[in-house]
Amino acid sequence: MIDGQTLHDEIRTLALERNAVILAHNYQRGEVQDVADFVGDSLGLARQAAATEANVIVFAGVHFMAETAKILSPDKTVLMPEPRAGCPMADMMSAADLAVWRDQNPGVPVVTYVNSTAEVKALTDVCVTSANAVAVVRALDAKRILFGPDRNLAHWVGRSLPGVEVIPWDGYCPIHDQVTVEQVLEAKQRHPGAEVVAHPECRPEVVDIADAVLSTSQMLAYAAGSSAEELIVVTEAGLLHGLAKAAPGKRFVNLSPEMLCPNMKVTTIEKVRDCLLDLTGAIEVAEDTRVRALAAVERMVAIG
Ligand code: CIZ
Ligand code: SF4
Repeated sequence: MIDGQTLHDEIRTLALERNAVILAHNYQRGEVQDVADFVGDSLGLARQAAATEANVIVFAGVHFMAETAKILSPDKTVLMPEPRAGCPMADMMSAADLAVWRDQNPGVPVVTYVNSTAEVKALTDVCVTSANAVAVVRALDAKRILFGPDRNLAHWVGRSLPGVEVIPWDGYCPIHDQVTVEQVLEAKQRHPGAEVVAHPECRPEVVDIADAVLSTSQMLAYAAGSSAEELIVVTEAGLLHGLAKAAPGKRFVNLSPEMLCPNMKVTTIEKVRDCLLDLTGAIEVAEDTRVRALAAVERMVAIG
């Protein structure tokens, strides 16, 4: 068996030989994050993908994220070490569903979370991430919007912008949506004095009792700046790796062992190595879809 350090070194050598950049999402396995050139949220990684000089982008994340990198960088080879890594939330809204919904609501802007397929983005007026959803919707200056696929993020945006009627699609993240108020209250009892940071993909009643509602990149910045010694983290457990690095003196409590996204964990460090060896797992997006999806992503980047 090859030890971890040897595998890490082999991957870094291969990346150099292939002129490849390795991007890893904040929810990836720790050893995958550690071998990457950049670790971040979907927006930060998409920006890295757009800016890179490398020929090959190895994307350790889930499918919609690699697709977004391809939308922004069509001339690059975008590879997924495990192309079967999908996002159940993204699959809860199909392009056919969205086309019908849009036709039923003529003139109402369609705002779509980046956790969506390229075909859905292509039918979208503007995309958002969890880090910029409120700012982007505020800038739209619309009275009503359609928001999908995440009903919980839709609710958070509506709550943050009382003048806007946010009509939600009924999708959700199975990992964040399962969190209950009881679990959070129990964790607070076990850790008195700890601050609760929750992701806006959690249900409204969970968000209501959090001290801060933040995207993953915002949680990393918040933890580093917070005066609390202990934080209860209500998001996918992969973020704990980055949090420990961002704020080494603090204690982080994982709300529950169930906060693990299987799709985020199917990419192993061995698969990253194999992907660089074989250059397989290329992500493609049809050009007409890509161009329309790009417009929605670019509108987001211009605003947020
Ligand atoms: O946008 C992302 O990367 C996701 C899925 C979560 C977050 O809050 O960063
Ligand atoms: Fe999708 Fe939730 Fe997994 Fe993120 S954590 S990839 S939203 S299922």
